[in-house]
Amino acid sequence: TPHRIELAIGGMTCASCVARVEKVLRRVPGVREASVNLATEMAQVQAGPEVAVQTLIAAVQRAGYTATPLE
Ligand code: 9UX
Repeated sequence: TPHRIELAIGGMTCASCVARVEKVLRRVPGVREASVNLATEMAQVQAGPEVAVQTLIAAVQRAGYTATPLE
């Protein structure tokens, strides 16, 4: 698992959505930082090597948004 993970986030329409997605990502154990860009609909996550990408995706989906990993 890479330490820097990019996810395409779907379903965000306002700045509060950005804050919500950042919060759920930052609460995943092992995540050091998460930054979400509303214009590009992208999340950049810095995490420890023990963090599975699928765990990040599941956290975003539980919050009501979609997440797709990028290459
Ligand atoms: Mo803004 Mo996002 O009113 O789920 S928080 S649309």
